[in-house]
Amino acid sequence: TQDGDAEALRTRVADLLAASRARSIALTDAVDEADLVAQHSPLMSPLVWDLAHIGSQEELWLVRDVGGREPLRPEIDGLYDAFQHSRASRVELPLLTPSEARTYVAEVRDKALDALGRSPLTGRRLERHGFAFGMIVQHEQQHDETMLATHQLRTGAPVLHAPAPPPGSALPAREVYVPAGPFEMGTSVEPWALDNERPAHTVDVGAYWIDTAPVTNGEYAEFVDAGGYDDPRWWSDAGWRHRVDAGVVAPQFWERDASGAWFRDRFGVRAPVVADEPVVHVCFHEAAAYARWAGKRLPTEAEWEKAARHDPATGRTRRYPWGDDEPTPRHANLGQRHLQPAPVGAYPLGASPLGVHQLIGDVWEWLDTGFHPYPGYETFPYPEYSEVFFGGDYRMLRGGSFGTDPSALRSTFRNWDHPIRRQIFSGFRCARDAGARDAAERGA
Ligand code: AVJ
Ligand code: FE
Repeated sequence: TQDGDAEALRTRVADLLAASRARSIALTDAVDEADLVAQHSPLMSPLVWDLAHIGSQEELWLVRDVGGREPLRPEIDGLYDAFQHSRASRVELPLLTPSEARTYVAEVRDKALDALGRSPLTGRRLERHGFAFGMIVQHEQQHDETMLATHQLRTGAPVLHAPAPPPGSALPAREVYVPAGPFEMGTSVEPWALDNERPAHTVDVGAYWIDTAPVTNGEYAEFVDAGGYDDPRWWSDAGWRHRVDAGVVAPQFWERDASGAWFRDRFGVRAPVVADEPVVHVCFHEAAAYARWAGKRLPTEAEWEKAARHDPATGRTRRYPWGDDEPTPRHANLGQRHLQPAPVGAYPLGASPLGVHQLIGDVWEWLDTGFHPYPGYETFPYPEYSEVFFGGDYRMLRGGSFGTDPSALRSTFRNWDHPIRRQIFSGFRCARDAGARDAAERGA
């Protein structure tokens, strides 16, 4: 029945709201007052800003818009408007203190749950209302991942802890051939897909090869040790300029010890760089330079999504590489269950039909595509989520990382960032063009 459906949806939404809040609290309760209000990097907001911003968006969308309630704290709207203040400047603002922020987000949540209880969630208003709750869940989880990246930048004793991911395993091949042909990209049916993932549309993709796994630390270290950062041949003009100006010489957080071995700091723990884990904290320019050095290139966004979703046996587009079922801990390294990417081959159950592994989770994958709307795109519900970023200086990232919650990720989910950014959990895999011989040998 419609009432039963609405009730089930309400319960599901309430559970997801509670889970995202538990994560936000775990990320902020673990650090002391001074650390919460500190600027750990000009690239990031103080943690206390993210926390109150989460509440502020929830107040705007759920309490005022969906709930039709009076504003709780209209005077602070501007402080938490991401468009009014750069991340670097937020530490100077008269922000709510940590305890005020905690009280504020709890009060907002009470009223949002009240709105959820009263919202029909069915009928004419279902789309906008149901979606607003989904968007708020995803928004909080996105900021939780951003807070996790801030944790990686803070100094001092470690405050986050998690078990190690599952062990790796050998893959039968390092790359696979994807024959030319159309596939359906994007979605018109995922209920919580954001506007930029819509609508589903057919894309014709030429034949290509794609790596079965993300590029590992061991592979990336070969590029560094071979002088890859000293040779402009591998870098685009913009990439080389950035490499020189910013003094980039290795992935962020890498350091050599006295013997020359690579170490890194991860959430306050110093440890050797492990060869078979996906490389993380590289910018787009570093990823593209590695790919050129390796005789390859980065995939396009369409190539990534075809590798992740196209089932060559049926021609159908799947929801996930492994099929249509939601991710579980056995499929992919998501949800901050581990504080690092898992080694290559750790998720055989998560592989695509062609044998491409770890497309979902572990590290966001840089792609050689800018942020543009799909054909038929319609802004929904706010232009500030996607529309204002179209055509900017961005490259796409796909697949989510170990810090991405499954409730904020789909195989259609599109992330973007500036090509110089690497404080995010970003890695990559390579692709290359297929020649006429590849097709002939396969009778395609
Ligand atoms: C889509 C992940 C790039 O975190 O900056 C959060 C999402 N938008 N608040 C971001 C977002 C507004 C956004 N990304
Ligand atoms: Fe936000």
